[in-house]
Amino acid sequence: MWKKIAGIGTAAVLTLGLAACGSSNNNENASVGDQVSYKITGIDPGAGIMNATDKALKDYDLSKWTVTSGSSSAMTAALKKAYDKKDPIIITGWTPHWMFAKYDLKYLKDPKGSYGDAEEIHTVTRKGFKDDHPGAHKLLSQFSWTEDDMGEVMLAVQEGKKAEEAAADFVKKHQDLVKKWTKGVDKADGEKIKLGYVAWDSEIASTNVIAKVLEDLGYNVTLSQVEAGPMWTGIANGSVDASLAAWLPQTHKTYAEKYKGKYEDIGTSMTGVKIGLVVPTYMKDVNSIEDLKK
Ligand code: PBE
Repeated sequence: MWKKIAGIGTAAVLTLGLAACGSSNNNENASVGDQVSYKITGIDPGAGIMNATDKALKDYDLSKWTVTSGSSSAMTAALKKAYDKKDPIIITGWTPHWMFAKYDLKYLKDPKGSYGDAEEIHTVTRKGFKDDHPGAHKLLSQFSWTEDDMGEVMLAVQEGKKAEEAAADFVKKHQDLVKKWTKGVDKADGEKIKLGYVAWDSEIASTNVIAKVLEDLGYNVTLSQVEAGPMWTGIANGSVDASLAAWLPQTHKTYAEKYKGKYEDIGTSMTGVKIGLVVPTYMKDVNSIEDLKK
């Protein structure tokens, strides 16, 4: 932000920067830690990415750093605020996410592999779901789509559409996909299905799309928005039928291990997904998590 102010002395600019940014130091010569007050902007505490970030801080020996917790929407609001002013910020980020379409962002390299590698989004159900709802089970197990597909729904929601509407638009436009997902699936007669999800932008998109497809088949669908922990607990104790929000093998490893044998993993809806630390590309000197030590 201060780069744009022409003809003003460095000292004056620094003072302005400090005044405008509270405790954070906007001096580009300061270490990245000083610039962001050794803070990484996180999301909801139960998210796997929060766990992974705690691990990263240990793996990279970043004892001065902390991760703030909040929500996905608070994180994207903080990102927008910083981005508009070209202020430094480090967030916990993931792909697919609309933020990569809206802003110029980059993942920090993770040579120690704290954030895992080939990550996928899985569909999980409670035990017994297949016997109780064979049609819905078949549909859920046949559900898979691409980052671009999901991006369409996510962007529409981000631009102000209601999630149900964005999902309905998608379903209308992509009947080819819907045909694939519903192949061999019989119509239902008001059978009740409860889908659990967390308010992550990616999962708001997938859950609403599948809810719409289920409803069009004649199911009576309830969406239950919860935190990640309760979502997994719900699947394990049978109070939730299914979830499209299981990120494996790394992101939700703790939950998957805790509830081993108490849920069914019935399909992969997307491969090549990713989690990590993300910064705006204007933070030129920060390219690897290792650079946070400097
Ligand atoms: N996420 C989005 C979730 C999974 C989906 C990466 C924020 C998590 O960290 O658990």
